[in-house]
Amino acid sequence: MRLVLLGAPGAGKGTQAERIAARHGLVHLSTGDLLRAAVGAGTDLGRKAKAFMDRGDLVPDGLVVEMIAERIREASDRGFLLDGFPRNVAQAEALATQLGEGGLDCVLHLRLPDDAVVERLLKRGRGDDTQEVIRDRLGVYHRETEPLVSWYQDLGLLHAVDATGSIDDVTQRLGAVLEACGTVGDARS
Ligand code: B4P
Repeated sequence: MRLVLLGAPGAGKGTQAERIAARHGLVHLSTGDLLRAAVGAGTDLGRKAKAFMDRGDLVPDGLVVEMIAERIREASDRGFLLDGFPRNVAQAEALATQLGEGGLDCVLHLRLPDDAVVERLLKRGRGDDTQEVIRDRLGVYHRETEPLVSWYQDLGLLHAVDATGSIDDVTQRLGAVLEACGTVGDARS
């Protein structure tokens, strides 16, 4: 299976991605985790990315695409779950170019109202989870990432999933949607 998990910051992408990847034996590729690791290790990429992340802006497309492309290639045979990528149309185009037609089985869109996003992120309290940065990240999400909902809808790949309620509730809803995606993936391979 080749999946994309789409949703606002704090919608639960990382949380659910870990569960889905473990259950289906997929490689979990989180651009947020990879970027934070690069910042932590003080690599050239990390130094370039840090200021963008601290402000809640997207890291420039060229850096992110270069970082993820090789990992997607390596994970292609086993199947993968992309968490936090693509985050705008330019990244979606880069992904489509890399994978070619029929490259994705399913795009899962975790839907959560903005006030619930703010509540969850303030509770999490990561470095970029302050009121001001959260507001900026939500603005970036609505402006840059949300257009991907209709982009993937037009391709017939989008499945909306209600992300309110408990972590287990959301996992259960995702599981139901994934059964349909799994069938497609098996038929193709
Ligand atoms: P990400 O790491 O992708 O982080 P996120 O969107 O904030 O979080 P996520 O949706 O994964 O939420 P989580 O499960 O943790 O991005 C961070 C930054 O990296 C971006 O701002 C950007 O600068 C940069 N970046 C990443 N990818 C990029 C790209 N492709 N291009 C450019 N820049 C990029 O859940 C949040 C909290 O809610 C957790 O504490 C969790 O425990 C809790 N939670 C989850 N589900 C819950 C539930 N059902 N009920 C209650 N709490 C819940």
